[in-house]
Amino acid sequence: MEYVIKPLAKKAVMWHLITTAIVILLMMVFGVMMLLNQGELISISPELFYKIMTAHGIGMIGIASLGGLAIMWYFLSKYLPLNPKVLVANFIMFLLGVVSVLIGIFGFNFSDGWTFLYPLPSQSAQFGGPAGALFFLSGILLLGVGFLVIYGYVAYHLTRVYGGLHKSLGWDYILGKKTGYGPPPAAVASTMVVICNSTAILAGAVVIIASILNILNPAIVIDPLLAKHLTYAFGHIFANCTIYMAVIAVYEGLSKATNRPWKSNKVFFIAWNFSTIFTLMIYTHHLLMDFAVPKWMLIVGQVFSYANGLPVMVVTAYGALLIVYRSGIKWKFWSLLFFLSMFGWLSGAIPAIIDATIVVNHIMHNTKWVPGHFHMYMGMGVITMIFGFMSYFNHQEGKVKENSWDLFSIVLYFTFFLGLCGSFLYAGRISVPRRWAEHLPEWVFSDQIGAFCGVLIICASLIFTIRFFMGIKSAGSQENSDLTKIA
Ligand code: HEM
Ligand SMILES: [Cu+2]
Repeated sequence: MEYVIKPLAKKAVMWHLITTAIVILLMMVFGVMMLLNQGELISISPELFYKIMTAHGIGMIGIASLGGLAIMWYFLSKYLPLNPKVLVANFIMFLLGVVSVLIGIFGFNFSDGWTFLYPLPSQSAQFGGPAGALFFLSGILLLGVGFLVIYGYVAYHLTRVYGGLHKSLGWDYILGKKTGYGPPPAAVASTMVVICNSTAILAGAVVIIASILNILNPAIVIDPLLAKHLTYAFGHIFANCTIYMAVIAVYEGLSKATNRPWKSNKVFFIAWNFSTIFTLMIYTHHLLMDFAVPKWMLIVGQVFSYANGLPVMVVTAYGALLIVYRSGIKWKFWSLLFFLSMFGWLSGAIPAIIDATIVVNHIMHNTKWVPGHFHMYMGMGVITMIFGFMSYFNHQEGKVKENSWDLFSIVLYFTFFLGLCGSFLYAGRISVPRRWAEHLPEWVFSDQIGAFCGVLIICASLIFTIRFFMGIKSAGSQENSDLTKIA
């Protein structure tokens, strides 16, 4: 059974997308500012650099999550009777959280990085005053609680409709109790995200609350290694899940573009089950340099990092090729972006796998190699899916006119995103440390190349965004949208 997506849901998704588009652009400008400073083309104080770095990191991860959530909600509304007021409530929480984070960073000089690794927040609170860390940490907490409410609500509906989360992950099909096709890919992916991200947010909430207590009363201390475990369980999984929400747009969008259904079979379910487990257990690859962590944990982190995204990535990339093959597809802006996002995701995984190898990690970990790989699958994977979805959304709910800017902007975006990531990976190869405001003379060339690429990425993103804004119709007042027609 399919439901009609409610007018309020369309409006709320639209607000999510508008916010997402604006924040992505702004954060990209921050990214370029960092590179210009590292490349010695402008000069900003180290204090400001680290504030911008903190804002860029949390801003990009937060907004990729918000955009991913909009995708997840939009498509899931076809299969579950979701009340859009819950989405609106999360949106309000998100905005409040963002305001608090911004006050913390730019009002009270919080600049410890988006990963707020204990005891940094309490140390900076000691010489800069506690307000910055307190605003920042409570902002993140607020954001997390908003997402947690959403996931709880979605879990409730998945359970009601499919009989349990194990069923929406297809266990009946894996165990052979049922044959044929099971719950739609949108439901499968959402189940995975609900499980992983709820765990992540709970871990994050514990360490954030502990950090806040520690700032308020320094007599309350946390074991730093435990804090690091909890922090990376949160940060790694939360960042990772952005892609598992956004990929729903690839399933639904390519299926629409080719007029072929994308169904869940046994292999699809097995892949998603493996990725669920792996995503939960591999955050220890962030602790490979911590000698006090038991060796077996590090080995688990290493071995399963290899395997982490692979199952889902392979079934999705293979599925994307299959669904497009001989379908007579007429490429549109959004279907092309969905298709290319698979390539971006895959290509980002390769340097990630290299970095997750313990021996390599000891050399590469704190170099720009790391931002190199995650900019690849975030920028050319998740963000591409989100940009694609903005256009898809207009195609369904607003209007889209195709013209030659489409292909031009896509080529521009991918060429220079590859360039940006290439400049990061190259910097990693010549041992440029990450997170340094000032660079040695022999490093600045790679920063300048990166800044140049960044400016052109912004141009491409600006074209995407302007075209998205031009195509928005007051969503919700529409009578002719596809989803309404289903009814
Ligand atoms: C025009 C595009 C972009 C540019 C120019 C850019 C630039 C940068 C730079 C220069 C850094 C700091 C590197 C260092 O450690 O020295 C950075 C870090 C980071 N970027 Fe980007 N970026 C861009 C897009 C993105 C996107 C699309 C995402 C994710 C959706 C993202 C997420 C991050 C994160 C999470 C960090 C880590 C911050 C930290 O180390 O605390 N960036 N970026
Ligand atoms: Cu990780």
